[in-house]
Amino acid sequence: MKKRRAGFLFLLDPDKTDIKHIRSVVPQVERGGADAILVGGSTYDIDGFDDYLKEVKLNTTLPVILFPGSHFQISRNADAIFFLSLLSGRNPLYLVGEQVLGAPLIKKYGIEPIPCGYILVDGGHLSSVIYISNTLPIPRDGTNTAKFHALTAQYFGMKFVYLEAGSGAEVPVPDEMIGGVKSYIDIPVIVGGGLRNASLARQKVDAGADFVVIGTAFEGEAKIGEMVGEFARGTHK
Ligand code: 1GP
Repeated sequence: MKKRRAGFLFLLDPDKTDIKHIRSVVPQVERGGADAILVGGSTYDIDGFDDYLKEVKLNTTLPVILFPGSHFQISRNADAIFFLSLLSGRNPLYLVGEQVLGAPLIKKYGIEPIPCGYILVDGGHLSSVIYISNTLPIPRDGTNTAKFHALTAQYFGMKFVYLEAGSGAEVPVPDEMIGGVKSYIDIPVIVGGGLRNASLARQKVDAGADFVVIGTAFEGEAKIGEMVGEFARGTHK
């Protein structure tokens, strides 16, 4: 990562990409230049989650990191897990409750927890994460609010801050907010939600993102490898 401007994390949502496509999608994502594969989402359908992760691991040498919507999305077949706390909300279930349910499983499976302050920002639509977490996002002009939440994540000892506009967001996290947060804290900033093309991803890196997460833009794409390459070049240079 030291040689690169920013990291590019590819998000696989089991609700959107069927297990039978992993064998074709994941190697293309790796060849295209993604830095890691995240697996997760707001799915209720957790049947087969372990098998899904197994198939991803079989088809890549990249780190496979869980991006869980709940403690049901923990698998022994992953390398690591974003140990998220939804700091922008005031719902204790997603601040600490799900984490207590998940912690013993993470220990038992020996996967690496990556503590991460998860901060929801208004992405212009009712995202799954807003609906499921039953929390309000930070308004788009709430840069100071975002900064103070991010600093709180740092003071809690978290390793990353994730500014999330929600999957399929109409508008991504504003540049001003990314820049404000980045210059206010000392831990890396991940930005995701609504980055539908490579130039938008690059713009967020220019604004201060250390990592970008992209999922929806690749769904159903036949030439996914080429498209991933475009995003990787925009993010890494
Ligand atoms: C969602 O930030 C991620 O949690 C990715 O969002 O699907 O809009 O790329 P997209």
